[in-house]
Amino acid sequence: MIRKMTYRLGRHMSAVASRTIQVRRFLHGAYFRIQPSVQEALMEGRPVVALESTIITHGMAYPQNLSMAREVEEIVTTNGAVPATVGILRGRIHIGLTDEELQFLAGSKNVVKVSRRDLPYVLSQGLSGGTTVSGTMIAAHKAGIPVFVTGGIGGVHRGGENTLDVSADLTELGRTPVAVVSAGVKSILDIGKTLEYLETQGVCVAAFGESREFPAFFSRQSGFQAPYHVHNEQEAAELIASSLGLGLSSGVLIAVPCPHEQAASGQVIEEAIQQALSEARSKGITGKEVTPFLLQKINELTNGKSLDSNIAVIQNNTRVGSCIAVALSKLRK
Ligand code: PSU
Ligand code: MN
Repeated sequence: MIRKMTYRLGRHMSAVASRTIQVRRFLHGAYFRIQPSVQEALMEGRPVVALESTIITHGMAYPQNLSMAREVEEIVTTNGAVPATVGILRGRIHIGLTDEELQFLAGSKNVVKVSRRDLPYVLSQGLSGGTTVSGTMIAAHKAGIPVFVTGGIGGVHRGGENTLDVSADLTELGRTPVAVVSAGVKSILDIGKTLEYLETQGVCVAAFGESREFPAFFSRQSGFQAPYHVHNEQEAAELIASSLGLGLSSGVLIAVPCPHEQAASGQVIEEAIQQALSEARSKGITGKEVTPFLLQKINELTNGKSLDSNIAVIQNNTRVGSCIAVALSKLRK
């Protein structure tokens, strides 16, 4: 009797196991495509840097978006890591893009800006899109990539206490264990409230370098202090390793101040930001359109100066983030 039951149970278990394997294969095949260079690096424990693609599809115009995306990948490679730009093509999350795929996303007008909440729809409908910080963090985590570099993350919008316009990037940082390297947040947002929200979400925020001041993307100062600062790549990697080692399910934010040369144009850009914000209000722009609208307006008002600065800042973050990924991979060996 007992033998019979064990036999049945065994058969049941093996059916479950094989189904699990089938489902896993299906999930992997249906939803993800990992580029071979990225897959190999991950299997060999070599450093990989995840990169987002909303910056390409909604953050900058063609063709600067394409050249930026290519240059950033090259910076990752030069610094000893493997780039994995994340994007969605015909309903599949691609981790690592070919140059044709980059060209497609950079040149398309109708692709979706994809955060966590957009994923089920975009995947089930077979659509294409650029992944935001939140969308990219999900993909990076599922692929086993602990470090992700971008320009600036989303945050609490000004007036967010009334509109509840709080970027899903912040809740993602609270629930997904990936380290995001950014130049803080742009002052299009309420920086003080963004830091408060990150604290509530349990996100360990560290400024990078000599100062604890939280940077405001175009400017090295925001008037707000980060709770911590790490002096160099090694300290940043150790902080990330502690978070991962402890099994915290939350992310880490490393905030890198922009290079001194870029900070010079910060004041001019700040004035444009003010004007763009008031235009967004008077035009009644809301929801996911707000950030792309502001970025484009600021670029227009500064005759492209903000775009040049934007690109230089992303490049700087990429250098730092790649070195952090290299240091982290050594720690984890
Ligand atoms: N901030 C920037 N440039 C950007 C973005 C934010 O300075 O391109 C993009 C990022 O992809 C970020 C997203 O994840 O906008 C946040 O959008 P929202 O504010 O709608 O959450
Ligand atoms: Mn929003």
